[in-house]
Amino acid sequence: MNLARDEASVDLERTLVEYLADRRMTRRALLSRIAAAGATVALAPILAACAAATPSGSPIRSATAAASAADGSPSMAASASPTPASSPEGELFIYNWADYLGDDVIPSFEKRYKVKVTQDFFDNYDTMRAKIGQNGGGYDIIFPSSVDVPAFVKRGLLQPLDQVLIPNKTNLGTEWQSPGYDTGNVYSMPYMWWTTGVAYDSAKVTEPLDSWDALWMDKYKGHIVVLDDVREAFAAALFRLGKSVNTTVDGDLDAAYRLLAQQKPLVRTYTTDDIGALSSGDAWICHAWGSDVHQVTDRPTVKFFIPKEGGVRGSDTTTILASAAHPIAANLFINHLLDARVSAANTNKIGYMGPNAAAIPFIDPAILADPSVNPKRAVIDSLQELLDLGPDLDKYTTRWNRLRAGG
Ligand code: N2P
Repeated sequence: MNLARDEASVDLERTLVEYLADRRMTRRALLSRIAAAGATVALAPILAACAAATPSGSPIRSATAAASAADGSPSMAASASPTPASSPEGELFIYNWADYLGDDVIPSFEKRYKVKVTQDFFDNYDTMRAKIGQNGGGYDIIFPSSVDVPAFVKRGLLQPLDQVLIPNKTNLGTEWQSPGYDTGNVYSMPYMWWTTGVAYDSAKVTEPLDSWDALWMDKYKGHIVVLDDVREAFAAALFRLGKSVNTTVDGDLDAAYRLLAQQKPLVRTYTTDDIGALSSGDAWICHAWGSDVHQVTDRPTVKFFIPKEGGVRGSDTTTILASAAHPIAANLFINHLLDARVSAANTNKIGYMGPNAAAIPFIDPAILADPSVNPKRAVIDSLQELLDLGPDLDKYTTRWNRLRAGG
């Protein structure tokens, strides 16, 4: 960790907050304060963008209006009559998975920026997509999977991030600085990444397990829990069949459907609360996100493995809805998530590895060494990612709905 850079970024952040609070501070004054904070090297691309996009001496236009998303133009673009930003709005509404944010992340943000944060939870991406609909459901920040970002952008659901308010972007590891799903991180910042496999309670299941077959073992009828997630459930079946988890071939999907129908009588429940199912003892064998097992602290006999047939990997992002009523607070919250210490504390609590290279020195070494949470590069490379299937997703959902409805 470069402590000098860390302090510089704290200074810089303070400068930005002052800038937001001070309608009279000009671009020139802001840039000279940033230079004094010693952050010019790390911020060179952002400063260059500011210099190119704003008339000399005029205040930088900030993320004050959702309107900027409607025409797809970045929030730093020149504006004929720029609206100086005021201080962060007093509220922020975020919509996230449960158990996916460390305890102190929101309180520390509220204290620092005097913003009241309300967090609601979705239990799978379908619920989230339905709730935000076309008007955002009243939320500012949502946490979509990275593969959903391009489709959300295309639908006009997201607004460009205000890069000036997110200087902690420089903390991202190189591979996350400009990912393929969102070149330049224009609409999204990487949040956490994950693997999906099988967890089991070794106090109840004593034979060695290493395959997706574990979720189909008759002898554990009533003790098997499957993720209530159409893509993940089909992926488990498709791995058993040796097919791609992104297949759109009807024959493959029919075969996967038959496997899932065969599994259904064994299933105690379909849920995305794998933490709850394992903690309560309900699940002896559980389709699970590897990092969630880290939060099953009251049952140390619970283990996780990535099956020999392969597992799923993916990453989630933070994005700001086009309709967000609190865009400044939203950008600052995303910046807060990318702070090295905040990000590390977040990982230390929820067990998910993030994309934050500067956070690594502050992450619990036991997490860094845990192959369920932080598998080796070769393992990660062997995993399959669930890709956006566009309209072909219907092929999965119609079969899933039929399965869940009982037919
Ligand atoms: C958090 C679940 C996150 C799932 N409990 C991976 N997107």
